[in-house]
Amino acid sequence: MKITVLGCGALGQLWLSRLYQQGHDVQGWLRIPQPFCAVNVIAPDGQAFNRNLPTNDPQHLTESELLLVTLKAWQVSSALRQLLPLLNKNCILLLLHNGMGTVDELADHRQQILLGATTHAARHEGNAIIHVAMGITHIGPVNSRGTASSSLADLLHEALPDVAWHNNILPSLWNKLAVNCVINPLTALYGCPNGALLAYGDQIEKICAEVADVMAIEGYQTHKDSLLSHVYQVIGSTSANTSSMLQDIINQQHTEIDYINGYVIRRGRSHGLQLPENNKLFDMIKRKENDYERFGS
Ligand code: KPL
Repeated sequence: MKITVLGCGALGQLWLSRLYQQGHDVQGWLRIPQPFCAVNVIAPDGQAFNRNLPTNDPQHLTESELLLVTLKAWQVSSALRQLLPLLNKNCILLLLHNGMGTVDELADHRQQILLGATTHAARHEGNAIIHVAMGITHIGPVNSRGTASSSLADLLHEALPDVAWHNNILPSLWNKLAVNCVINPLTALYGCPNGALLAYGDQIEKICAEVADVMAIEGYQTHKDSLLSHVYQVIGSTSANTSSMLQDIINQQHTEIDYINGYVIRRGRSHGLQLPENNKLFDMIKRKENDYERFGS
């Protein structure tokens, strides 16, 4: 399959390496074009993939059957605004990022959009990407246009298992959103690995209760206790992780808070729901971002 991967960070490089090894015709797409993308990934079993892969060939982009978007949520709409007119109408877009709300920001498009959430863990270490732990990627369509089907999940599964297809992806995305609403801001504020959040049970319960209220009013079958047990299961299975939001704060980068707690707050507000706990976390993370964006420290 002809594929362009937009964003060559940890997740982008992971997919590029696996799709290339599977024989797909892949290129990376960088916002600041460079002659090639140096893909350097260490697999969980220690095997290294180290190769320069092609980038930013407009012809390859136009002929791509899949555009895999691995940017941060806040980068997606502005990057896609420039690329959408160059894609052919049969190209499938697959957005893999934390949080929700990016699709609402996209201008008119002819392509089919799939959303996904992944539990693969990968992080930068020097010039390499360490694929810390295998995981599962859930994907599915958000509009009925196009022909993408579970066969795409099968193809991706061959490259980087596991991949699961969902005709309705939204419940999975909301469950992941609940996890991110808890783990990401709390670890960023307390400066701790995911596992240390076990000490903040009261706060975790309040956040889950608010997310469950919004989910219920949006028509999803859920209960605070099932979200809670899912959140605790992820805290346990990722206990040594530095969350992506804590990494962003440490590196003084823009976080995905607008698409995580911010998205839940906006959905809640549209139904007249106030979410004090999520609002508090949102404001605290924004204050941190503003401090370093304003003072550069
Ligand atoms: O998605 C994550 C993130 O860090 O963004 C979790 C699941 C919280 C794992 O760290």
